[in-house]
Amino acid sequence: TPRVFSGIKPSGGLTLGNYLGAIKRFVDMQGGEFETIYCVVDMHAITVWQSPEDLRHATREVAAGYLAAGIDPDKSTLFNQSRVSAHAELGWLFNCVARVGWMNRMTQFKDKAGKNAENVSLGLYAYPSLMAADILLYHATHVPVGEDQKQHVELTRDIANKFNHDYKVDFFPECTPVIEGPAMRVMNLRDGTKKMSKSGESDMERVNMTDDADTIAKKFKKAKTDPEPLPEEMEGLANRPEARNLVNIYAGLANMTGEEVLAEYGGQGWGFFKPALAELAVERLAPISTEMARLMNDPAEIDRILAKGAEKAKKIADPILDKTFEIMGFVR
Ligand code: AQP
Repeated sequence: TPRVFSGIKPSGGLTLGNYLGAIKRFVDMQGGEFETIYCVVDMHAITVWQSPEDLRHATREVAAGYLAAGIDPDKSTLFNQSRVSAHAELGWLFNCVARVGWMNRMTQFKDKAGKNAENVSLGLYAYPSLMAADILLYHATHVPVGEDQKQHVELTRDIANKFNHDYKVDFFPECTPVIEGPAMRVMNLRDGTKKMSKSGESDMERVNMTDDADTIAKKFKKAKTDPEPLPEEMEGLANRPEARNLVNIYAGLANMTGEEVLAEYGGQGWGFFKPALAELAVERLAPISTEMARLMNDPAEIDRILAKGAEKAKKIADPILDKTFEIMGFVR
């Protein structure tokens, strides 16, 4: 069976972007033609500073988000990355396969490092190489991600190809990013040209999966828009990033296309559309946040689920790591 691998960093609270771009789709892929492996990629989180309390809390919260949204630990392998040491080991091997020039082209690094590139962690720079290890350690072929991660999955393919070529083997498979649906790049509610992020400055620019109904309604009400009503066709949104974002969010939450949303709401003003959007978001997110809160009351249970998942993950990962060492000539 073809394998799916994907992960989320515990670098803050989960956002609507993480939900629509990742978690919701992870749930949809579960129990079908794929074997599904989902990870809380805690070692990626520390590429920027996390206090120990924050890391512990966010790790459990991401796990709770997965579980509350419908990831079933009996159907999927669900664990946190640091528990399976093969990720770090293969990550190092891939640091020696990947080229500095490849990393220099990563747009996420440029965005995150900004003008401060001399003073960010070396880990932030090498992040895509660890991500390649996360995926290839399971010989995963399908990687559901949001639009922002496309370049990293393509780099994973380059690392696999170079490894296979250098060692004259056909060991690591080709993987493809799976980026499908209307909400693969959910934007900041105050600036439609920026991605909605966990770590964005203002809480008003994102919807958190744990926000209550009033907060969600308030955030959509205050979301930036323009004075025009909704157009009848998607082309009408071409130069209206904030408007397009809200239509795409509605489409993602309702399992509709943007066109279908406009067929229903075209011609309406924001005073009509925003409350409808808020209501839909609350309807979809409230049961998840209630369940997340319940799970977070019992952290020991979350830890137990993650530990059990890690044992399952190791059964796949360890033989693949051993084989990689053997191919490379390590005496073990
Ligand atoms: N705004 C988004 N729209 C669609 N998908 C998104 N994802 C993140 N933001 C959006 C997808 O969620 C998955 C997990 O992302 P991640 O936590 O590993 O890293 P990220 O993309 O860097 O997420 P953030 O929220 O922006 O975190 P910070 O602020 O800490 O860097 C990925 O599949 C991602 O595409």
